[in-house]
Amino acid sequence: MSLFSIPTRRRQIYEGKAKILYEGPEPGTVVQYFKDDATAGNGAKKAVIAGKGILNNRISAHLMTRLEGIGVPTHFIKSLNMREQLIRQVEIIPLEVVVRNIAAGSLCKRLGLAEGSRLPRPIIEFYYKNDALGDPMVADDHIFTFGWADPYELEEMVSLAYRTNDYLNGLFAGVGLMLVDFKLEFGRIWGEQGELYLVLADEISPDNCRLWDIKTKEKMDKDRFRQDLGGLMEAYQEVAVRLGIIPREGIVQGDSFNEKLAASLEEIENEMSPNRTIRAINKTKPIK
Ligand code: AIR
Ligand code: ASP
Repeated sequence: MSLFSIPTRRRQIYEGKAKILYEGPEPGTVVQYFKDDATAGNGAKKAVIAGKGILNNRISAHLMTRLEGIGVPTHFIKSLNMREQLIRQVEIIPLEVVVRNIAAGSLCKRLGLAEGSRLPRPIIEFYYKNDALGDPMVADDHIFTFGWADPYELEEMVSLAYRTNDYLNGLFAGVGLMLVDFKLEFGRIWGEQGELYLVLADEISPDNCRLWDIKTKEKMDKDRFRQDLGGLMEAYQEVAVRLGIIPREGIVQGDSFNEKLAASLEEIENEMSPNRTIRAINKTKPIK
């Protein structure tokens, strides 16, 4: 055997705008790799922001583990290294489920609302995941007619989205951040008896949440990139520091990036994941 044998390359399953998925070590598992790429306007605007993937990997691992702790099932199993996490293999439902607490972004544009006004109650919207079409907003009828999800699944996604919103609102408020809105994706897992489970998938990070500082209203999320405000890494890092998952000194200082410190951060593991029984989706007649 050669001393210089090349490590066996993992098979790539999929490459998205911000992440790559590789075949996992065991059947039913996948390795999710977080890139440093940032895009906006469905890929129209692009940049590489050194270290972003590391922060998103860590923030998503932490938030999914906390959600699992209150009974919201997720795809997250454990962090593998600073850019990769082990997740359950799911079949992604081609919908973006957006929850809004405060008017911002496309809601303001569409309805002429002032950014920053609190909505009388949270709003849930669905978008069809399709970059070529610009992720168009869709209604329940489109979802059922085109078979993207059935009424049982939709009801479960809505219920999980509300629970996630309530929990994350409290979690972020506790560290001085306002959860303005966020986007979730869900995946299907089939059990041994053919029963269906829905779990939170993709990622939950400042790439897909709007987070504002409660006192200053400063934007601490991807709008810094979308609106050319600068300071994206400083903002993401501040979110991670406040959540208590990276040390105060941080991993980026100006343009330099402390790879050694990032590599030494302790692992995040979802203790629930290996032995939990996730709830099969409700097969009683949905309310709608
Ligand atoms: N989002 C939607 N598509 C991709 C992402 N990341 C997220 C945004 C924002 C929320 O969904 O990050 O938190 C609503 O986005 P918008 O553009 O519809 O206002
Ligand atoms: N639609 C996403 C965003 O604006 C990503 C992208 O457009 O490339 O955040």
